Amino acid sequence: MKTVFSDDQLLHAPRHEISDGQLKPAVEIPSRAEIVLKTVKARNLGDILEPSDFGQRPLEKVHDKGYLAFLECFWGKWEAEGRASAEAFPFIWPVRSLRADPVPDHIDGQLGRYSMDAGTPLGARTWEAAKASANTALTAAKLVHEGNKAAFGLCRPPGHHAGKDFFGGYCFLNNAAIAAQWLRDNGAERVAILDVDYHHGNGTQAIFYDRPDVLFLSIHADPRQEYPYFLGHGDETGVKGGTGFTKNWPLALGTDWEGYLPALEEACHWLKVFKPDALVVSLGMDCFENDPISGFKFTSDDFSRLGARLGKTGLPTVFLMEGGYAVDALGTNCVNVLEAFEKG
Ligand code: OKP
Ligand code: ZN
Repeated sequence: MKTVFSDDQLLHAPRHEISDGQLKPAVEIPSRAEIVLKTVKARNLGDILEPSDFGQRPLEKVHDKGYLAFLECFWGKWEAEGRASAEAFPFIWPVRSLRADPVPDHIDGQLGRYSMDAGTPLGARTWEAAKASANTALTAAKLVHEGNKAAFGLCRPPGHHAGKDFFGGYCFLNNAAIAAQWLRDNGAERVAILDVDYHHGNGTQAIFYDRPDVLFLSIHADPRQEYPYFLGHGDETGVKGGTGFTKNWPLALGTDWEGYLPALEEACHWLKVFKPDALVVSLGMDCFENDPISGFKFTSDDFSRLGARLGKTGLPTVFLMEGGYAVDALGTNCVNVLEAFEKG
């Protein structure tokens, strides 16, 4: 399987995140991508390609133009304000009874308008890294469009929490949504997204919530107990024409492979019914038992089991990396999925 990756994705290098009432060392860091790349090489998964530049169009098909302009121009404005910090955090949001329109002129207002949490630092080169990550996803999608059975977009920063007009959960551009939309625009009639990251992919779900052409399936920690807390419940199944084309499997903290498998089988059943032309997998490795911020109990071998099961679907598949924060094991767990997928 070919891997796509660009060094530009390392330019987003946050130092801290706001977590548990403290400024803590960031967990979504460049070494995540570096260890996966190293393991892809060590285990000879296949060629490693640089992404092509797809330009602004595929981003605009998913994201709001004002939001994209905000991401691009943010750091210049931040510096012009004379802010000294190496990264920015939002601290006010247009919640119930406040207005999201008009978009404020002031950067602190814009930060809140275009974000969902205070845990996602925005730095000087975040935009470049996020764009490179999206181009990596698009290039992987193109490889599958061109007839490769599967491809791996080594995306970082991740994407599945990012919405049409907001960043959050370490995500800025929704790589999976951008790739799925590109596949739709390039001949695929139906695309399925299976999100196996430990956290619910709220951004991806919201982007396709009213659409029957992109099926969104997500298996994740129950939002009653876990981030992102405000989406990912079992009764969310889509709206309007998209009714029935979103499915969620919220699982209890402590879930292991045995507890996970029934949900995965159900998700695979829906893939079979939907018959997509392509599958996009939002591939988080944070279900791992030693993940520092998560609560499931996958072993490294369970990631091979996951990959083998996905291989059995027989679908052309675009794997896009999402989360996974046990850096030492991240490469092993990720390549376990990809290798087992190929073995079928
Ligand atoms: C991103 B992805 C814990 C803070 C958790 C957000 C987690 C974002 C996960 N104290 N912060 O889905 O892996
Ligand atoms: Zn996650």
